[in-house]
Formats: sequence, structure tokens, C-alpha cells
Amino acid sequence: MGLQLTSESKNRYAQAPRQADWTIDQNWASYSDEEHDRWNRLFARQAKLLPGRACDEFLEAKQKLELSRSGIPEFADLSRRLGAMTGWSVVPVAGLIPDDAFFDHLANRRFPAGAFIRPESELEYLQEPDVFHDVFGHVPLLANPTYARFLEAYGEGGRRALARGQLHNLARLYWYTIEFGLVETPKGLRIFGAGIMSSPSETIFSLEDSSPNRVAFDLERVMRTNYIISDFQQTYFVIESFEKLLAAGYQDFGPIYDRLRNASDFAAHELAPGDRIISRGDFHYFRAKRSA
Ligand code: HBI
Ligand code: FE
Repeated sequence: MGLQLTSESKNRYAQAPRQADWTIDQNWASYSDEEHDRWNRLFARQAKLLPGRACDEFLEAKQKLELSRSGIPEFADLSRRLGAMTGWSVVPVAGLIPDDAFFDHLANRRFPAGAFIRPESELEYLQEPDVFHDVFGHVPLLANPTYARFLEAYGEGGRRALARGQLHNLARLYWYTIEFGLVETPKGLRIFGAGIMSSPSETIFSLEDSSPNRVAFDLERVMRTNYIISDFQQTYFVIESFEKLLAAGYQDFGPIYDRLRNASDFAAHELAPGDRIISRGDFHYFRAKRSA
């Protein structure tokens, strides 16, 4: 049995004392050379894959924030640079935190980022957000004022959705945009979702594989669509621009929630009436997995 590096990073932070708002001390000095090296290898791989696949806003912000392959960033230092751009900061947490705490942070322009780093065995894909998913995947676009305002509005909306008991509808909006969204550009489809941005294999799959559907973003349609967390997406939604996404987020969600309450859900692979289909999936990847 190899040394269980797997849980070392996660356990170290899971045992860290935490504040009432679920934040902990990043304790940057506690990162081992091995953990910094893992960040550098993940960074180098994505830095090679993303040009021509990530949206320009992401690539520009990654430069401006000086995110680099010199180890895991110190959140306080990163927050000084990000704060000067859009007023956002990055606060360390040990992992997933309760919804109400999560939304409260977003509504106050604080992004809760996992302080632990994924183990070698989960280099390709992990389910819980680690420092590479959160800081490499989510943080750069917080330097884009339009995207940053959308995420702040999402936090405000999250508190309302919680109060109404319709969090699942809003979680889908987050999932299919902030986590797994694509955007149309004059040069073709590009990635902006953090879950894709931080996963080497899904970076290729989401743009180039014939398996998944790719459908134009529609707010209510997305809010009715189930998702899976354990594998690549069966449908990717494509926004026209961050401005259009922000405008969709600014609507009064009250009437939408009322309509959604009685609306049926769509399965993750299903195409819906009225979809503007950008590419229809053949699902070969998902069929192969089922028959494996
Ligand atoms: N906590 N740290 C962390 N990161 C998340 O992305 C996160 C969370 N808690 C709740 C949550 N996401 C989702 O359930 C909400 O977006 C609905
Ligand atoms: Fe995430």
C-alpha cells in the first residue's frame, strides 16, 4: 500500500480550526514541495491545452492575476491583486460548505476556495473542489467585471432560492454555466466553466467529442435540467456572451420559480422542444461506459 498521500492534504485542512463563516487559515507554509509540484504539473498541462480552447477573458485574466506554475498561490496575495480589479477576494475553506454560507460569501464577493490539493490518483477528475479546481478554474474570471457581477448576483439569488425551497433550480444554473458552461465566439466555441477549465480530459471532451449535446443557453430550460456529478456532462449549454448571461441573471426570478414549480425536469441527455441545437450528441462515450 503506497503512502496514503491521497488523504494527507485533505485531512490536514479538514482538521484545521474554522471560523463561523466556514473559513480556515490557508497556512501556506504547510504546503509540501510535493503539493506545490502537483499544482505545477496540473498548471503546465492546462496552460498547454487551453490556448484556443479557453475563452479569451479567462486567458487574459490568468495573465493579469499572475497565476503561474510557481506553486500553490497564497490566497491573501492573490486577493490583493484580484481585489484591486473587481473587489473580490479568495477565502480558504476545507471543502464544500453549507449552501447558506456559500451564498453569503458570493453575495459579499468572497470566493470560498478549497485549500487542499487533489491526490495523484484524482489528477484527471475529482468530485470535491480542491485548490486547483477553485483557484485555477473559478478565480481568473472573477477579474472580469461582468462575470464577477453575475456570480455576486448568483449569491444574492441563492439566499432567495434557499428561502423558497427552490435551490435545486438555481444549482442547475450554476452547474451548467459557472461549472460547465461554453461560450460562442467568432472563432468558435470556447470554455468558461471552471469544472471543465480545471480538468484536462474534459477540456478536450467538451469541445471536440461527438458524444455530448451542445445547446444554446436558455435560463428556464437550464433550470429544469438535471445533471450528473460523477462523469463528463451529457449536454453542454452555450452562452452568447457574459453580458447576455448577466442580463438573464438580472430578471426577477419569482415568476420563473412559480412556473418551474409545476414544470417537469429534463434528463441530462435529453433534448427539449425549442432547443437551439448547436450539435446533437451521439453518446458513444456514455454508451461505451454503460456496456463496459
Ligand atoms: N462549497 N466550498 C464550496 N464550493 C462550492 O462550489 C459549493 C459549496 N457549497 C454549496 C455549493 N457549492 C452548491 O451546492 C451551490 O452552488 C448550490
Ligand atoms: Fe466549482
